[in-house]
Amino acid sequence: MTAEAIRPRAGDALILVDVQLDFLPGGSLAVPRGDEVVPALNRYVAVFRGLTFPVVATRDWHPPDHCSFRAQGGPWPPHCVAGSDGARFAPLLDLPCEARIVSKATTPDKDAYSGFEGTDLDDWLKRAGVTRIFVGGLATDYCVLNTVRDALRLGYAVFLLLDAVRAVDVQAGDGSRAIDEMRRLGATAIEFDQVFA
Ligand code: VGL
Ligand code: ZN
Repeated sequence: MTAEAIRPRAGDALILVDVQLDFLPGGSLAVPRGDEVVPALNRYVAVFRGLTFPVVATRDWHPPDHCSFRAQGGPWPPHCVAGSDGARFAPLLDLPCEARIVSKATTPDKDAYSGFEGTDLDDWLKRAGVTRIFVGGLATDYCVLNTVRDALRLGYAVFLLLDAVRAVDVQAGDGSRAIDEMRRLGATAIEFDQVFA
């Protein structure tokens, strides 16, 4: 795909997945080099904001007794508890004040790696006339992967922001396998300089 064909146009939205303190170095579920997505995403935010195109930020927003936490038999340490410091967006993320915030996995008994799962994200995007989404954030092998899978299934064209995602890599290679899968399913992987040179 040419840079011209990728460059944002009416009907495009930027989706920032779970850029929250608990997923950054020092957080309770730190993604290795997770902090590097912040300046990378800020470049895309500047473009979308300049064009007044929609920006959506998803966030993990769990109750203290969430089923994904080890105390409840889940796989993860406690993270992104609603209202806690760890659940805050990265302070250096240039989140536009008009950005749409989508909270997910907000009840004790359900987890949701996808920003579409149990939220109004699909409705909101469709009402806004969005047909293509640019997706970056954390983590490549969990919430980015599942958000992209759902988006493709729901009919969106998806651009995966390769320079603005990082993986948990519980098993070595999880992140690159997730990227392979997203491409195989139809996502177009892009980097900022390739599109906005
Ligand atoms: C995530 C693990 C647990 C993510 C959320 O945002 O990728 N990963 N909860
Ligand atoms: Zn979570």
